Amino acid sequence: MSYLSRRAKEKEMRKAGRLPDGQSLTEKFPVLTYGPTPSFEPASWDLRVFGAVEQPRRWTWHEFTQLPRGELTCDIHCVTRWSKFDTRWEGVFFRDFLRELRLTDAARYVIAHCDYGYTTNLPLAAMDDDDVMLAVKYEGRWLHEPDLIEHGGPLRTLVPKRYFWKSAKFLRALEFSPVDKPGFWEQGGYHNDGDPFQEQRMRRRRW
Ligand SMILES: Nc1nc2c(c(=O)[nH]1)N[C@H]1C(S)=C(S)[C@@H](COP(=O)(O)O)O[C@H]1N2
Ligand SMILES: [Mo]
Repeated sequence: MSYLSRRAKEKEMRKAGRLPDGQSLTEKFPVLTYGPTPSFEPASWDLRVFGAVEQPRRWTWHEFTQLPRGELTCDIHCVTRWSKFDTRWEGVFFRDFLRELRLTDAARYVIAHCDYGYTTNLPLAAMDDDDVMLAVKYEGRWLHEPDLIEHGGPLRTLVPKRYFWKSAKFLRALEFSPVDKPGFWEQGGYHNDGDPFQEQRMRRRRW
């Protein structure tokens, strides 16, 4: 895409209210991972759910792929100031996934746990939204394919209303917690909520 058409598209998105302040449009798909990309072993991979649930649960890869999936087209906004529009994903909608579980009344926060220890946190109320997904495919192809795996294969969360660091790649467990547990970047000084349209980038300092 030429410079001029990128700028034209950017202007159009700004006018449409889809480009948050401080962001610019990219046609590329930058990879941002702290640390290495884990390898995917379908035979030993699992997704666990624990914490404020009646019963901890575990899905093998085969079992997870049997869950009903849907499609979602959304915009993504990275705190490093790029936004990408109309990205197309396929996966299990979080609201459908919640129906597989029995949460206890104590569940208030969802902590995503990833391979190699990356974590990120959101209120259950933010995750319980119609555009939140556990994604397994991007633009029609499995995230665990070799050229896509860096984007979170085989499974990542997608939370389009928050900066992209809240979309956990290489997801291995979801913890339902009565208390908030700031994740990797949140402990590192990023904002706890991360709404791109309010430019909630860094935690405000108190001094
Ligand atoms: N497991 C894991 N998930 C992660 C990260 C990470 O380092 N590890 N980085 C986050 C950040 S800061 C961003 S911007 C997005 C980047 O996703 P992408 O590499 O598909 O663009 O993933 C988020 N999820
Ligand atoms: Mo990021």
